[in-house]
Amino acid sequence: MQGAEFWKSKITESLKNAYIEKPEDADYSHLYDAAAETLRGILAEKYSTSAARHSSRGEKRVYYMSMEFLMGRSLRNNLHNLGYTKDFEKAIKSFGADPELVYAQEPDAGLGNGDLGRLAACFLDGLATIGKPAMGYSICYEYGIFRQKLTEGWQTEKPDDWLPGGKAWLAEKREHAVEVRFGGEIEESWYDGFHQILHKNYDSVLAVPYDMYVPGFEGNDVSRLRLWQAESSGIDMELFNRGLYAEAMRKNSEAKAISSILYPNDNHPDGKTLRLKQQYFLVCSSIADIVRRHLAAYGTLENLAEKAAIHINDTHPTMAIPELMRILLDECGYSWEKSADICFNLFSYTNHTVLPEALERWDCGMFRWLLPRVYGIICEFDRRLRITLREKGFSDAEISRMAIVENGEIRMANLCVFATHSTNGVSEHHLTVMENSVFADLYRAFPERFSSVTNGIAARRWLCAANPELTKFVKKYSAKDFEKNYEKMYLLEKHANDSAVLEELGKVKLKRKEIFAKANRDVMGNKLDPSSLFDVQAKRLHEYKRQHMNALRIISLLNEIEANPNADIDPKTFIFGAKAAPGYYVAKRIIRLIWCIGKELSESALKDRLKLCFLENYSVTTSEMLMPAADISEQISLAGTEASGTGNMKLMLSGAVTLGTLDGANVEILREVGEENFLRFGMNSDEVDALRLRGYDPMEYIEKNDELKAALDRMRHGIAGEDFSDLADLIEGKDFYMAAADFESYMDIQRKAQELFRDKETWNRMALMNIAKSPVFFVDRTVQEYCDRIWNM
Ligand code: 26W
Repeated sequence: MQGAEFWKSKITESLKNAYIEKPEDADYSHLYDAAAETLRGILAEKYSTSAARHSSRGEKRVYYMSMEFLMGRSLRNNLHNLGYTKDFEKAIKSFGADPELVYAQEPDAGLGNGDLGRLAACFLDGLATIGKPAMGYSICYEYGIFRQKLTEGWQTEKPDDWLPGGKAWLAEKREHAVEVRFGGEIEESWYDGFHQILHKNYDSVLAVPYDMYVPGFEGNDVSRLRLWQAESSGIDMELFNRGLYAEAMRKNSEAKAISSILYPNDNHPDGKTLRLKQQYFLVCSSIADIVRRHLAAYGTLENLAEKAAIHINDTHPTMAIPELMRILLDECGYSWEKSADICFNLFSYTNHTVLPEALERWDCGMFRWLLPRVYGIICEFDRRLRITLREKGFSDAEISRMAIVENGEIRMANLCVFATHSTNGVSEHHLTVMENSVFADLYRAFPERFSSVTNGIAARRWLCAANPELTKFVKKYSAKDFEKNYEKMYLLEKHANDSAVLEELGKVKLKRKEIFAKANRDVMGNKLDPSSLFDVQAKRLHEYKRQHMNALRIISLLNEIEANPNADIDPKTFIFGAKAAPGYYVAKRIIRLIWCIGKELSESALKDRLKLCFLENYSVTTSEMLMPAADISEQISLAGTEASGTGNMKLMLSGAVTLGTLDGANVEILREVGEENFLRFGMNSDEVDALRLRGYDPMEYIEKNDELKAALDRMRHGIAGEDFSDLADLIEGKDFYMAAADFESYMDIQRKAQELFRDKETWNRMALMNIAKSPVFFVDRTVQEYCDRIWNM
């Protein structure tokens, strides 16, 4: 059976089995369940065919380890990649139902904080599309990234209980469960010439895998994401028999706690024991799984690095290295040199942040208590690194800066650089920043290990599934098969001077703005105006991303119009989406500030000219709605702070023009589109460094700029009745991310943007050029580079 009939019969059958009901009587959540179940079955089958094909050819496989995979929804995307969308929607309509409402049933799999997790998710799509065998490993958090609730602009966090709707995509594989051990003591002895390690008095936890399948475009290959859930390894009968029931139960719930919740911090480690347990839980179970698979295929670990590549997504899964060392040394009896050599060739690492406070360090005392054997192995790596560095002629001071274990702490990034063959940045600019700042010493010691691969996005999700209107346009003016041969999108460029085509593109954008406006309202519930300029800043809230600088700019516009109602300011809609880490107070204050500005705008006489919309609970799904509607993409981090960004790429692909600094991947976006299609402002990272060196005083800038001074004064006197002196103090005091220094240039470029937006043809041409030049930022290119240069596949 084929086409819509196939879907009709599958959904009918599934509803009959699960709920004894007919499709016509089923509610939307049941229709969603039936659709997901059907698709999961198809994917499981496709996965096993594709895995068998790769194995029979003895192909090398990549294992991508990450504490985060921000998958979002699956139904629409999977249907799209498999080419089933039309038939599926036809079947749903034949039941008298609306496919959009079926899609809307699905919760986001929000197993990540932001870009790092979303990148991992895009990688699985890209790897399956280019036909490389890939497995992701992560944790099956019971609660993903919190749901953000805004009450009068104050963020509160609600638990994200995603599994009831999300488990439809998960296949339990209990037969591959693994025991993970914590605590206890290590006893060493020599027996028969062999070094014996005995681990005693440990606590054990069971890791049970749940698999999620991710199809590539056209569905021939499927990646697998294996998510581990923690269970207690059974009631402790010894405690139970002694009548210590509460103690027996406590161990049970301590085990489950490991996979209960995603840490909501982004760029800020909190050093808690539970987080360390989560990390070890992930790597111990995943390494055991990889070893089991490899032994089943080859019967030895000698050739592990030839047949597998393991990638460490930021330092969070670094313990995978000492964990595999433990197996090679203690269980296989290999020498240190041989084991370390296997690890060196097998592992590679990507760094995703250069903020010094975000680099992971663990307290030795806690670490040793929780993971005694892994700790011992890390100390041996440290000892050998010091010897290597001494041989290379580094001084004691330099060695202590580069050491792995120092000042009672373990530095995970240093272990990665030393123990793996490849340390990567996520954009060209990021690599330069790494080499000049946090990794400067290690770069001098091991320059050949450093490289960068610029991030990418799954265009199938962010263009084809999310924006059918633009997809149709791209197909019409570039090539029908651009999804497979994405370079063909460059063909769009030849229409850059065709007024009719540009006008058509303008209409597509307007349509998407209308759709967005219909679904969203401003801060006070008023309708948005699709003809106004949609100015979008959507990303995690962090001072380095400078949402507060954007806020200062809007306050300035408010001041300007109040002083002169005829001021030259066109209608604008400021759209923000951002979650703050729950413990990050300043970030929460900035959200409140933005919300208060929106309130003040909506209550003033300007409410038809300037509107502010703060999207609650910004997520993969809300961003799929938002990106297609954007005119301007605000990428305004202080140069040298944003490693890459991928939101900038999604917005570019959607025809938004980047207004940004020379930071992260913006640098490459600018190179692709050219100065005339990019709104550049601000200091570059050399200027930032020079200014810091000279001694930065924000007051020097504030005193010279009346607009900025007035905006700060207004914060002190109250926005919508609330005093924001606390935030004004931060800007006038340290202004760590130099908003004051870049403010003037930011205002200038905003004025230029308004002028360009007035001329519709010019603007549409800029949009077209951004779309046409976006293919280099597709994840297929990114993963291909990883395969060629890093994983040697
Ligand atoms: C342990 C606390 C913690 C949690 C998350 C520290 C650091 C992180 C991440 C590495 C932060 C992150 O998501 N970085 C982002 O990674 C993206 C993907 O490469 C880049 O596009 C972003 O620029 C970078 O901020």
